[in-house]
This record gives sequence, structure tokens and C-alpha cells, in this order.
Amino acid sequence: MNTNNHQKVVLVGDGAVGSSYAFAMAQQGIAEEFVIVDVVKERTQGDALDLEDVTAVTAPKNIYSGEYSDCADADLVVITAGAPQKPGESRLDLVNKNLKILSSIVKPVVDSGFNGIFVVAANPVDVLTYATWKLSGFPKNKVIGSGTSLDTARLRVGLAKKLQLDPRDINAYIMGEHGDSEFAAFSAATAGGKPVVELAKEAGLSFDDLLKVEDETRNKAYDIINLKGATFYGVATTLMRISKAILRDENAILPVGASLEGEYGLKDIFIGTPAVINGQGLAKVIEVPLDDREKDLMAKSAETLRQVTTDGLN
Ligand code: 6V0
Repeated sequence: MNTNNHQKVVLVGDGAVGSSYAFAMAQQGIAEEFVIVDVVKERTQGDALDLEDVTAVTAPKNIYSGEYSDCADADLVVITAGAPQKPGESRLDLVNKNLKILSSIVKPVVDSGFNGIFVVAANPVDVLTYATWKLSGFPKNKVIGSGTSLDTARLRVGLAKKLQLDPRDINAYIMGEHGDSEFAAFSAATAGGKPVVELAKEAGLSFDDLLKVEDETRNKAYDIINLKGATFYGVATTLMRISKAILRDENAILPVGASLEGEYGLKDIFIGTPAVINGQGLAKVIEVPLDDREKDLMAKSAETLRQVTTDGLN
């Protein structure tokens, strides 16, 4: 972490997700220096010029198109480079092409002398976060995946509509894989100190209605991709939120893709769970007390990821 209050972020991958993230960071005035790297140089140059105009209204900031050597003194490297899902494709289908792209990125970042924190969003994100940790040789707390951050946002929005509440007041998490095996930890979900299951009952909703919200959350990416080809504003905003928690040393509890060390009975895996995020990266996993159904779903989700991780990395 830079000690002189000058913070630097390098974004690798200036596509729909990356450029939306850059816009969110400029909007929020986070990080004084923001470097954009992509194989398509014209895009990074154009985006840097476009985004610097934002800083005339939000906060001064040096935004430019750069190279991997710019990572040397960066606090954060955010990886959004990789093929997105096509209609009908699952996130896990992307593993081979995106692992190749990831390998071409992590090495030059590490070779630059980078000693900050990696945040990974390219899909399948849990597998790619694990691969970033392996390829970089970094300590596990310095590699964080976007995990189920977007899915959790989607769950909160879905529940908020049903319960007539502000989504920011709903403490509910999607956990497990960022993908088809994810699940909602309803047994631990609260709002205003009250279990969401009880609030749902008061609103005339059954547990099946909640499971419908979970299902809609799981399928929302497919719905958006069918409608407009890609999803990017949601994840860009959750990436901004994770970046802010790191750069401002917040100790914020956020859903991320975290390395587990025995929590949920799992090890040697990166998977979606709430965790404490601060200037050191991932300070601590918050182990959500799951009921038996959810424990089973977590184990199954981990197994799905483990198979793809083992196949993909061997
Ligand atoms: P996009 O718009 O095609 O952008 C991808 C970018 O990566 C392009 O600008 C490419 O030029 C660039 N790129 C490709 N190869 C390299 C390389 N070797 N080095 C540097 N840059 C490279 O895709 P989009 O932005 O829509 O999606 C990017 C990734 O994010 C995909 O893998 C998506 O599946 C993933 N998403 C992850 C989400 C999450 O919640 N974690 C949510 C949505 C998308």
C-alpha cells in the first residue's frame, strides 16, 4: 500500500466490465492514479481521454493508458480481461480460453515488481482467482475474487422488491460458486435485526417464494445476456465497492471470492462468502452459520468448482 496517500490502480481488460468499473471509480473519485491496460491499445487510449473528462466534475485524478510495468508501484490490479459468456454459455464453459488469457497477464504483472492486491472478475471467476493465486505466488489474503458480490447484489434487489425494503438494508448473501451452483443463505439473512424468513412470512410469502427469488438471482445473468448481450454495470459497481474497501482500509464485510482455510469444512479453494476486506486485502472470512440444506449446497458448489479447477489447471 502506498503510504503517501497517493493510490494507484491498474485495470487489465478494458471491455464492457472494465470500462464500466473505470467509470465507477472515476465517479466516486477513488484512487489518484488509474491506469488502463488491454491488448487493444486504441480502446485504452480512447477510454483514458473520455474518462479524464469525468475528473473535471468529480475529483482530480490521473487516468492513462499504460503497460504492465505500471503495476510496479500499484496498490491494486483489477483483472477483467477475458471472453464473456455468449447466450447459452455457462461461466464454467469459459475456463480454457480465459485461463490462457489470465496466464498472459499475471506473469508480467508479477514481473513488474507488483506487491499490492489482485482483484479478479473475469469468469469463471472462482477458478480464475485460484489460478491468479497459484500463478502469482502471492499470499492468499492478497488475491480476492469478485465471487458472489454481484449475485448478492442481485439477491438483495430481488428481496427488496418482494419485501418493499431498501436493498441496502437487507443482510443476505449468495454463497458458493459465482455460477449455476450458487445458493442463498436464507437461514442467516436478516433486515433490521429480523430474519428475512420471518419478514417474508409477514409479507404473505412462503419459503418457496424466497426460493423463487434465489432462482431468479441465479438466472439473472442469462436474462440480461439474452436481452443485451452482456452484463457489466452491476459487477463494475461491486468491484468499485471492493476496491474502495481495500484502498480506504475499511474493514468492510463484503461478499467476495475468498480463499478458505477450513471454514465450511473446505480448504484449497476460492469461493463466495462474506469476508472482512481492508488495506491488507482479505483480513478474515466470516463463516456464516448455515443450516443443513445450505451446508449441503455449499459442499456441492465447492465440488463443482473443484472439478473445473482441477481439470482446468492440469
Ligand atoms: P469484453 O467486453 O469482451 O472485454 C474483455 C476485454 O478483455 C477486451 O477489451 C479484450 O481486448 C481484453 N483482453 C482479452 N485478452 C486480453 C489479454 N490477453 N490481455 C489484456 N486484455 C485482454 O468482456 P466483458 O467486459 O463483458 O467481460 C469480461 C469478463 O468479465 C468476462 O470473463 C465475463 O464473463 C466476466 N464477468 C464477470 C462478472 C462477475 O460477476 N465476476 C460479471 C459479468 C462479466
